[in-house]
Amino acid sequence: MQTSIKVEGMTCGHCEKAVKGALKEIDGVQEVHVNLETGNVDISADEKVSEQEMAEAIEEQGYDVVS
Ligand SMILES: [Cu+2]
Repeated sequence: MQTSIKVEGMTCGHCEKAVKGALKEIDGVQEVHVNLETGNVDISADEKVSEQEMAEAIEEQGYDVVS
């Protein structure tokens, strides 16, 4: 499954690392690509991983999930 989540508040490489790390800790997440300019986070994951679970992992790092 491929999904894209729009995130607000990521400004630098540290933010990118924090979001990537949090998502990759979820069992079933394979690939995470962060675009700092657009705030888009593209994720490849197993079907069992819910969008909600991924959004929560991002929010726990202190960033806002827009969609
Ligand atoms: Cu940062």
